[in-house]
Amino acid sequence: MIDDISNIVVLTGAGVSAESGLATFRGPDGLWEGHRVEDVCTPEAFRRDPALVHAFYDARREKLKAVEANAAHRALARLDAEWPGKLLIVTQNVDDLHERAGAKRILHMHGELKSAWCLGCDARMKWEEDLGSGPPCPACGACGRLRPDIVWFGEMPYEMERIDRALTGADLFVSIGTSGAVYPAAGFVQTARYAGARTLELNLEPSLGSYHFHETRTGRAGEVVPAWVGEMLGAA
Ligand code: BJW
Ligand code: ZN
Repeated sequence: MIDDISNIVVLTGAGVSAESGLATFRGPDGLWEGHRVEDVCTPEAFRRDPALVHAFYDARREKLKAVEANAAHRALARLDAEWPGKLLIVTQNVDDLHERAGAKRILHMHGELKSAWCLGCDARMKWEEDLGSGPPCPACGACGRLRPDIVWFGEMPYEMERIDRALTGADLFVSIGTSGAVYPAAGFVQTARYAGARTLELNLEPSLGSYHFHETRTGRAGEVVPAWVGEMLGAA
């Protein structure tokens, strides 16, 4: 099977960063304990209570400084460095742990914690500090117009055309550490499979859309991802 594979698309979710100490969204220690993520990660919630939403993202940006990439991120970075065919790692995660592990062929479809977006002048810029204090936009000078550069519910994820091209050209689609609860990412397996790709899920437990995959392997990302990457590179 591996001999026929050249183009790979990998989709990652919060489960890939769980062993680094970043909470997942829908687990027992979910990020918004007492709230459904769908009720707070929206543009409406930001308009209603920007201080609350800024506090949530400011705390997560701060937490990011204290964590490190884990064995799953490192294995995917190794795949990126050594896989001779095409590869695209599409992550739903807004952390930068794939990059810190060394991955280059990476796309953040739900935005990035370390990026800000000015609602005044539409500029996007690297951002490491808090946004809750309403700092001025470095591009236009307006105060209080910067928001986290994060894709909330009801907003269009980034680079969907590029993702769609990669999915329809893939020989292998691998979904890692995602519950399959959020679209359009949850539908990628069907797009890839319909276009002829082999499909593999690596997750702690079978996801909601597990039955769409040719194969599901369960286990911690820090164990199952390095094992799978070893198989792929052993055969490359
Ligand atoms: C481990 C592990 C370990 C743990 N090892 N594994 C009705 C039907 C269908 C769709 C819709 C609908 N109503 C509305 C929609 C659309 C909506 C949607 O999907 N809603 C659902 C709730 C139904 N989607 C949108 O609005 C999206 N935009 C959109 O659709 O635009 C229109 C469009 C049309 C056509 C084409 C394209 C677009 C935008 C979605 C934005 C999502 N934003 C968030 C928050 C922002 C980021 C942030 O703050 O960090 O993104 S929500 C949150 O969920 C976050 C995540 O990226 C996303 C996915 O979560 P993920 O990564 O799967 O995490 P979990 O916690 O759910 O799962 C973790 C998994 O890991 C679990 O399975 C664990 O078992 C596992 N695990 N430890 C391995 N150690
Ligand atoms: Zn601006």
